[in-house]
Amino acid sequence: MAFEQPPLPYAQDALKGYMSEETFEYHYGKHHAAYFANLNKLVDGTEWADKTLEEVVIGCPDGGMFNNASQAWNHILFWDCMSPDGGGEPGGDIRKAIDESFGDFASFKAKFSQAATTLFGSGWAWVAQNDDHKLEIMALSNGDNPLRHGKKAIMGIDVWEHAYYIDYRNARPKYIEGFWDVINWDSIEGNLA
Ligand code: MN3
Repeated sequence: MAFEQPPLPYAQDALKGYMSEETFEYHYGKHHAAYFANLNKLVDGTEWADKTLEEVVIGCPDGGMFNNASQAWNHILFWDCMSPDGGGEPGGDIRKAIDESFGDFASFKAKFSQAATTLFGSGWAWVAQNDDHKLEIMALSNGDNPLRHGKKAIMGIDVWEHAYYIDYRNARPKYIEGFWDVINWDSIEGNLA
């Protein structure tokens, strides 16, 4: 049973203005697809071939298998964190969790953007949920993610250059700023424990 890349939750041109169709052609169509293709080669004939993607991410050895499994998983969550109907401030349980963990929404937004902006090299800025249900921001290199650290991943932004170079060139802060205009709070709230 091979791992299959799920379809995007919207059309490739649905976020244009923030993220171009060309970015999706490369980022979803080539980069994300390649993580699945590589993973399927690496798990072939191993005990990991029949696990769920999440089980592989949590338990497999460090190295190529983990890098490709985590990146396969990370991008699924990332696409779901955005929507053509997204943006604005959250309400409901996610707002409550943010306010309890960070004081208020403005502080949270500033801290998350700062973490994503200052992460050196390739990686992801995450919001993770701990066992005590509190949220924390994690800035992790390459494909590393909260699951690997025993936490639940609530939201994440990809800050590898391939995520923004077509649309923003080197201007990572602009790419991060625009993320707040497409952010899908309903989907993110659904990730809470
Ligand atoms: Mn990526």
